[in-house]
Amino acid sequence: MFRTCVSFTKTCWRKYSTNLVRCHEVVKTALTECRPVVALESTIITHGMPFPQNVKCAMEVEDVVRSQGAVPATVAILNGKLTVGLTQAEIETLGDIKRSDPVKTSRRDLSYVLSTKRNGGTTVSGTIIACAITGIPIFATGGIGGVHRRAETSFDISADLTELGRSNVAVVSSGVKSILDIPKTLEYLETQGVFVASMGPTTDFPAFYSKSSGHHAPYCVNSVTEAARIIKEHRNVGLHSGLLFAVPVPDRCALDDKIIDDIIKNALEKADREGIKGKHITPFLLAEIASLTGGNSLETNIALIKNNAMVASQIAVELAKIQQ
Ligand code: PSU
Ligand code: MN
Repeated sequence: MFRTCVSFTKTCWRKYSTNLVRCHEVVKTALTECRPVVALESTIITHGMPFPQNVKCAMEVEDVVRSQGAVPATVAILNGKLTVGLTQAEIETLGDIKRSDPVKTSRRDLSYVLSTKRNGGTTVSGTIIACAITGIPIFATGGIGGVHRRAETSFDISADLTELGRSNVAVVSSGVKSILDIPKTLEYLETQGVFVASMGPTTDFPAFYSKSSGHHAPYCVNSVTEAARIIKEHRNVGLHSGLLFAVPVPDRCALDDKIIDDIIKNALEKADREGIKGKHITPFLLAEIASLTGGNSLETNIALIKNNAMVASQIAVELAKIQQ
C-alpha cells in the first residue's frame, strides 16, 4: 500500500515537472548525452544590471561558456513557464525590463509567477530549483545572497543559503558582497551542510568586488579537476545539499577595498533612511553602488561573472569526462 502511494507520487511529480519546465532542445540533448551544461541565473539580468548592459552581458557570458566547450542554459520564467536555456531573442525580451516587468523569483515567489503567467528573473535559489529538476549539476553567477548585516534583528537571510542546503547543485560565484555579514554567511552555510571552497591559490573567501574578505573559506581547491572530483563524490554519496566554489575577482578589475567599503557604508545608510527592505534591498544596493562608483562596479561585476562562467564551464567539462 505504502509502496504504491510513493510510486504514484513520484510519477505525478515527474509528469508535472516535465510539463512545467521548458528545456531548450540544445540543452536537453546535451544533458541526455552527458555533455557539459552550465546554468546561468537571470536576476542579474532583471534586477542586477541596467538595460541594455544586462542583455549584452548575458549574451557574452553565454559565449564564454560555449568557448570552453560547454552548453549555456540561462534560466528564467517566461509567461509563466520555467525555461531552461533561453534563446537570444528571449534574453532580449526579458532584459527589456520596462516591457517584461519581471518578478525577482526565489523559491517563495515561484508558484505565484507561474500561476499568474508573469515573467521572472530567477535568483540563485530559483535557479538551483530549475537545475535540480532538470539535472544540471553546476551553475555560475556573480555573487550569491547571504546573511545581511544586523540579521539578528532584521532576520534577513537570503533563501539562496537554505536552497544551497537542500539541493545537490554546485554554484560558482565570487563569494558574497560585503553588503552582507560574511562570517555569519559562512557559519550559516556550514549549518546548512554546504561545501564551501575558495578556488586557490588563495584560502581567503572573496568579497565580490575585492579578492579577500579577510575570512578563510573552510577549504581551498587548487584546480578545476579537483573541483569536479569533489562534485562527483558529493553526487555519488547522494548528499542532498549543495556546493559553493568561490572564485576571486580577476586582479585587473578588483576595486580598492577602502573605497568600496565607504561606498557600501553610504549605500547601506541610504537604504536605511529610505526604509528599503526584503527582496528590494539587494537590487537597491547594487544600483546605488554602481552609481556611487561611476559605473566602475558594473564593469567589475561583468568581468567577474564572465570569469566565474569560465571556471564553471571548465569544471563542467572535467565533470562530464569523469562521469562517463
Ligand atoms: N548578489 C550580487 N548580485 C546579484 C544578487 C546577489 O552580488 O545580482 C542577486 C542574485 O540573484 C541572488 C539574489 O540570488 O540577488 C539574492 O537576493 P536576496 O538577497 O533578496 O535573497
Ligand atoms: Mn532577503
